Amino acid sequence: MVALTTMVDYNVEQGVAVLTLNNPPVNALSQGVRQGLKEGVEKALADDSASAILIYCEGRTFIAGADISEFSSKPMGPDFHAVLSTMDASAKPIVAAIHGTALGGGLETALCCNYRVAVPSAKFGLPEVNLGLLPGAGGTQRLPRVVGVEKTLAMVTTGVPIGAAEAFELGLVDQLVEGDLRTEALAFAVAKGAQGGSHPRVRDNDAKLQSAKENPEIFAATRKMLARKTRGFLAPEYNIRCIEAAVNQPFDEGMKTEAKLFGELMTGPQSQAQQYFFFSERQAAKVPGLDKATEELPITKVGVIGGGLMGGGISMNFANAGIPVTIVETNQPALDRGLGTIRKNYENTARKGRLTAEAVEQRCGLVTGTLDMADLADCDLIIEAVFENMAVKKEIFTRLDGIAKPGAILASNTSALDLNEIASVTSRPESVIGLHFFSPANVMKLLEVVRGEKTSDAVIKTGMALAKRIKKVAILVGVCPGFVGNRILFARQFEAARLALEGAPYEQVDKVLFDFGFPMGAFQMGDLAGLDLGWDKDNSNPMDVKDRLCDLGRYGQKTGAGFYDYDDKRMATPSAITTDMFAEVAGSLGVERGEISDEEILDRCILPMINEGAKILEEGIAVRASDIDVCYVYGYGWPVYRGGPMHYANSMGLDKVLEKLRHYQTVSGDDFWAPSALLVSLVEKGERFK
Ligand code: 3H9
Repeated sequence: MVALTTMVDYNVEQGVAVLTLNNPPVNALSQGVRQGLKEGVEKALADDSASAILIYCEGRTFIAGADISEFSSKPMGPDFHAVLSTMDASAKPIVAAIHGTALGGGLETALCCNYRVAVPSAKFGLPEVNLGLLPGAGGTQRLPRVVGVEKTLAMVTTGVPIGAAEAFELGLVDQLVEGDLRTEALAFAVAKGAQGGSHPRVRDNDAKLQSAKENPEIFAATRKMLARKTRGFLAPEYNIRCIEAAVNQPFDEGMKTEAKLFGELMTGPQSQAQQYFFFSERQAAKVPGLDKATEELPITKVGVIGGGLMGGGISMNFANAGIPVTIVETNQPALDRGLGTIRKNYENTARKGRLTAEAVEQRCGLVTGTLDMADLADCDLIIEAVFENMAVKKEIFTRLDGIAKPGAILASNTSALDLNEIASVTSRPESVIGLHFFSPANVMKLLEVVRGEKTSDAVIKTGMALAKRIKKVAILVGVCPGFVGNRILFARQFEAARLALEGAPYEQVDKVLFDFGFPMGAFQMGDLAGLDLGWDKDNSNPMDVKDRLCDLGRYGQKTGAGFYDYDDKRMATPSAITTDMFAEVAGSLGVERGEISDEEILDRCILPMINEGAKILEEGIAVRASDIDVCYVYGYGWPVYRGGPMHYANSMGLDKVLEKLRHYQTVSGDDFWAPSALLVSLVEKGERFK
């Protein structure tokens, strides 16, 4: 065995040069891998004792792509294209032995091999689009030549991988192996080495491009299908253009088109934001300061108090992960309604073909109901998901304290209330944590894990790990009104309302936010959430347009009217009632009105979010700036191609952010705009949010 680099070994076995890659955790194509691969192929070509080459990866996966962490630094040779050219030109057959995930540059490497052998659990994909990129090493030119244009379009525009069985059917995999991958792939390579003659090269085979040549509408159809989902993103369109090039240009020309478009994406702000976000999401799971020896608590049975929209959605997450859940309701009709809604949700998913009838029954079977809180005595985790009322929550936690077994985690789904106050009514505040799910809780990926003053490390560690188990992305936050997500949102919603009072049509405010990339604007969001959320009928404020709409029974989408009017398909039309109301309230408050530019609207909606984010960091409520970004992308629809509010601030330049905040503070005379001390100090030091 010869170590070509620290990441690639060379060894000849049974007449096959075996290149063994070992670059944990995912065998990314770091410099040492590229160099080892290139040298290995060259060595094998010159080695008379080898008649074939096998690429095999140690660890949990085949190559999962280029090393994304290298993208931001100066490239070091050899260039990945040079590696692949060496492979492509090889006179000796090259076989890829694939397990785990062959993704991005990993699949591109496999496509430059003459043959691919895989285990049935392997996955194959080109997920570059999720990084704001396209496969830049021939993936867009080679994959359609193997799996066809339609399949490639689906794979590159969604980034979703395919399984080994499908890959085998499509011709991407030559042989599936049930036994030991290395042994069987080696035998396959021995046979190919002995076979002699020429070996298939993907670039030479145009047969599967033919149907798209005769049916160019496939590209227009793909664009149309993706238009809504990919609004604002550059990469999906660029990927499509490359596949068009594969069909319409000779291979080498297509490669040039791919290289040009890849370069444009790679140097653009969208990809930089999405690469940043890739690492931010993974970073969020790491909790600094937790003792490594802290053990996670076992969670095998969960209780949920409240079977409404929120409680039901939360319960589904556990059933989906195979964890039994018991829902507590106060009366039988409410319990039946809650369980019925869960079943209906699963059946709807099954109707769309995304769940089998068997799985529906299995998951529904994991959710049981009770009217007696005492039935939660054997639960490892109990989540309270009732409406936002401190007195009610305290009463529930007092009762839970007497019911739950020692060591059970007591969680509140509160979105804004003081977790420490809730914990204070129990004899075990160390077991109390916040698990703030976002609605609809069975769909939204974000989970705010709220650390109370006394929450133990074991409970925090368990909360973060549990998030992963139920396929959520968690950020750890401290206690303050609204935690991270809603606290920042309050600031934006406050300013959006003020803009409307000052004369900006409220639909203009919404359009500016929509055009920025949010799925909806501030007022549309209010209508969706329900304007009566937190509204107190007896203390309705006549100087608050939202309260006045509630006085009229306009609670939002659910009542067919809120800020907007809604038809039966929930299509929104601006309402003169709302417009007049803003004018009237402005008149009563003596607010001067006039036209407001889109640019000012955007500034006044986004800057308060950044400033609030900075205050949150300053107070230690969020662990790191990137957690705030993860929160905003997954919880509030911030467009990922803009990275999140803190990344956006960094890319604007913090000095510019500060200058604008000070400008609005001066013209409004309102301390709402006072910049956070952290922001001021970062600007003074010439630093960015880290
Ligand atoms: C590309 O290939 C461009 C080409 O077209 C070439 C053009 C010239 N690089 O996700 P996990 C780290 S673009 C560097 O928690 P899992 C990750 O940060 C690339 N690091 O594990 C984490 O580190 P840490 C196309 C990477 O089991 C650790 O590995 N490929 C990379 O849940 C574990 O990751 C992709 O986009 C990477 N490529 O999922 C694939 N990948 O432990 C991206 C992972 O310090 N990767 N890391 O936090 C994935 O989708 C998942 O990581 C994977 C494993 C499915 C592989």
